[in-house]
Amino acid sequence: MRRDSATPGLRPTTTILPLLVALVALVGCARPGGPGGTAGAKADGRPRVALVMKSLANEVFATMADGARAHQAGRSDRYELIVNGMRNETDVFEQVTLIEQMVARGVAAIVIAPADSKAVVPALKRAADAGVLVVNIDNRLDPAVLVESDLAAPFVGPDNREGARLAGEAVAARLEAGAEVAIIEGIVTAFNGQQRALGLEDAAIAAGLRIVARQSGQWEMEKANGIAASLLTEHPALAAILCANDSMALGAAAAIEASGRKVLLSGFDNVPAVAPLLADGRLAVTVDQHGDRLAVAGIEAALDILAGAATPEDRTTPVDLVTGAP
Ligand code: ALL
Repeated sequence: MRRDSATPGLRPTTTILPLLVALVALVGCARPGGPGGTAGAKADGRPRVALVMKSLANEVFATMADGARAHQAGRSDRYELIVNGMRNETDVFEQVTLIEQMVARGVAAIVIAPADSKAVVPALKRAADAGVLVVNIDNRLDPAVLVESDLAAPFVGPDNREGARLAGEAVAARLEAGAEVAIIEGIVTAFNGQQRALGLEDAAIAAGLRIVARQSGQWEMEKANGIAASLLTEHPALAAILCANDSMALGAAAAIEASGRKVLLSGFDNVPAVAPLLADGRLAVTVDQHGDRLAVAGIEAALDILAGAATPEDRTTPVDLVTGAP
């Protein structure tokens, strides 16, 4: 297990010191969520765990970060925590850099919500080869790529297809068979994005709805806003827009409001920002994946495995339907 700081072998101290200062500064900049961790390796045997998430601009990941920090604060004798996130949803390279920085900081485990199910695997494999335990949360890494790369990473997270199916079903229950619906999906190379799109489709097909469009809003509010505006123009009979996350539902909600039409809307995440939309019915339904508990479940899995108290295996976390005013 590698627990020391990076750059072993560089000497003398006059050379290493400026490098370490630069490294700590760099890692600090990469933590837009604020000071979540403690720099420097500890000799007291507590494992250092890195939580590596996606965009901290998305409240889901802010919730995850809060849950993880609260967990660690109550168990500071057990482990150290470093919290990281990206600046936007699509910059996979930034996440790869974060993984490399965490290895350099000598973490014992990386608990990661991957921005892409394939692209980050080589960096995680390098981390594992350096002795770092990898626990995959939220968005499952591609099983075939894991096998090809000979990387073992237990998955801790929800059944996204099932969660999305529940949301789609709740919307469908308010529509007649044959009604037109559109799906705004997440990043298409993210496994959970694919699963949510499938779950929404499952529900629409089962209810006999007509899926007139399926487009990627790349998890982002602004992109979904533009897509929803075009969909509303192109499909005068559109009855519902089903979104794979709440950021995109917020964007679509603004487009629906601007159109003055009554179109049902679903999301996924139950972020605090959708509460007023649920309260007045602009959002028919969302799905709570309990980001705070999800992050903690991943961290606990990592701590158990590190302590030899568990073998690496998948753990399913809950999803709950949250229904808005009719
Ligand atoms: C998924 C998360 C959230 C989030 C989306 C965009 O992995 O589960 O649904 O909204 O990524 O970052």
